[in-house]
Amino acid sequence: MSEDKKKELQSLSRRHFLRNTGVAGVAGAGLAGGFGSAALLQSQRAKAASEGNGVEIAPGELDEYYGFWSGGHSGEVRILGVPSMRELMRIPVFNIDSATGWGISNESKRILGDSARFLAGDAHHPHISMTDGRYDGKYLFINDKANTRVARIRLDVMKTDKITTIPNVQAIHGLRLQKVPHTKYVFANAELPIPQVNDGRDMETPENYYTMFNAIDAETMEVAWQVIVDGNLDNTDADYTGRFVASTCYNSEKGVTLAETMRNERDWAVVFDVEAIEKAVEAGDYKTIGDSKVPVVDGRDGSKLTRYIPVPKNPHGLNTSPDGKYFIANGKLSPTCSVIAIDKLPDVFADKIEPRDAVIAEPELGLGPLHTTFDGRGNAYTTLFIDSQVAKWNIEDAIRSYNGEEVNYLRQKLDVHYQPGHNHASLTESRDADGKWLVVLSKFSKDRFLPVGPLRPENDQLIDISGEEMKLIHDGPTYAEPHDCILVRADQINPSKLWKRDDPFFAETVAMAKKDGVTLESDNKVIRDGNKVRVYMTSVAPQFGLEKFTVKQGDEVTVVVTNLDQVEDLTHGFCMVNHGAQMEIGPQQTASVTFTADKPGVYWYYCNWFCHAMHMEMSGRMLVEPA
Ligand code: RUQ
Ligand code: CUA
Ligand code: CA
Repeated sequence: MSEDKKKELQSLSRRHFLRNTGVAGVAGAGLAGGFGSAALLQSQRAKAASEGNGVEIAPGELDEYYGFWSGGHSGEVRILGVPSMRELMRIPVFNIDSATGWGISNESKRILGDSARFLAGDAHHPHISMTDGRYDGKYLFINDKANTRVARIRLDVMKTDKITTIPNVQAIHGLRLQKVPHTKYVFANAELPIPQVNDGRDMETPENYYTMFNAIDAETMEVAWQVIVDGNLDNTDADYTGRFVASTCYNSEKGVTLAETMRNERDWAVVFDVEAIEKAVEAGDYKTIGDSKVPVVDGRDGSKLTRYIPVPKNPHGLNTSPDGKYFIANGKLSPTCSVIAIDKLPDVFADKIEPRDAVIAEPELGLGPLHTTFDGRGNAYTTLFIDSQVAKWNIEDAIRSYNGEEVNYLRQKLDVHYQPGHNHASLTESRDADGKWLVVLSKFSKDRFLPVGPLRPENDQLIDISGEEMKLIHDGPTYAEPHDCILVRADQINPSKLWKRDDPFFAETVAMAKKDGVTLESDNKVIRDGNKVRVYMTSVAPQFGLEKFTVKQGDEVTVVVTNLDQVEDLTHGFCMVNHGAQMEIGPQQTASVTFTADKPGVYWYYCNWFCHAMHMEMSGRMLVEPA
């Protein structure tokens, strides 16, 4: 047997094994099926590997795109440069972060609010605010499925600045933004139906449970309204008219077990008429639930506010094409995607046509379609979880095929490694979709990297889609879980280099200093207020403004540090040894941390962000007098 043949056979049996593990991963038995033309795929893979696309980002060169990655159940957001796939920064959101003091500093705790007591989160869907269907670089929004929250990140300072817990529902999953005229609303799907009111009554009557679709005001981050739906809600996207938003529902059965949720051949995509909902709320046509003041409208089947479009089967991703023409629902347990014509939706709402008549194509793509993304040239790219592939297909050809013409809409299938969830093409959620890069977030890396114990990294793969053929360029091992990402042109983001002294991020701390008669930019002072002690100090590399301060055992101590350095990239840290207190203080930032001085003695504090040749010496002492 030739070497080549041997390799091919080995590779085939490996893929066979992987395919079967993928099937087990999705829903147990009953899903095994089509093997596809593996030999053909192999040759495609070999070809992709042998041809480079000539792109190289040399050391010191900057990337063309920012990528914002959700960190899944690690709760954070990560910033990558694309195409180099270098990790540039992490933004803690729903997690606790030792380096920056997120969840530890007073400023971050204020932003975390009531939910500061949670140490965990599950960040899924990062999306950038838009004006007229284009990224405006102002905010990034992201959901927390674990604790039913929505967070906002300011893209000037790259910090989380608001977190809202959504009332009356459980598990915010799908999240997308209004695209036009601008991002007034953040749309958020609550996935899991619950009893209403959820206070211990009626727990075993799932047929009475419901969940809601939520609109959050993007500026105030308050919930504007909620819409009761049938079934449940998975993913969502908005259109380019500002009127419609669609969400997939995989549980039309209202099942509470896996088997029950797979019973129906079709579930649906529910379409929301945002303008009609706004009118209903304005007219006072709503109720409220429990203590919450949020207007709740009824969007269950038969309501004027929604329409339910039947699509097969346990659909998952819902993606709007960048030309504004289609919502695409990804079939998951059906090998198809359903193409919904947005220009037919006014007729659906006017009852001139049946909801199902808005489906104008249902191409068969392969096993386990999860998410679709677009190149702005009429092609769609759908991840096939079970097949471990991305299918490239042409939307207009799929429509022609649905209408009976003999035309092949499939352009290419590319192997990815392995079991992809989301994929995302550059600028795909905006009018500017430019069809250059495709990131595929593969849930398993299996044999692609050195083994690192039972827990393996996942695999972010970068694919060049600028030509006719998709070409795999890069494997990027990532820590759990790179759930989803968004790629935006570097010039669409405008990050600050220094903090502004009047930044709202630490305005409350500045106000506290003012009350204490302290000028943060110059004073180093200890203020006693009963058993509360506030210690104000400056930092200029390599020195804190105070070399020591004295408190009494049992005091609640708040240390406020103002970094006076005006130099870009000169961040200090503050760490109080043996007190669990540490934080970042960026150039021109004020940050504070509060702890109890519960043991008498000498405790050193030191700077923990490397700032100077004498960084090790940047320290001081807290003297705690015995009570
Ligand atoms: S959903 S793997 Cu949380 Cu983004 Cu589709
Ligand atoms: Cu200041 Cu290190
Ligand atoms: Ca179902």
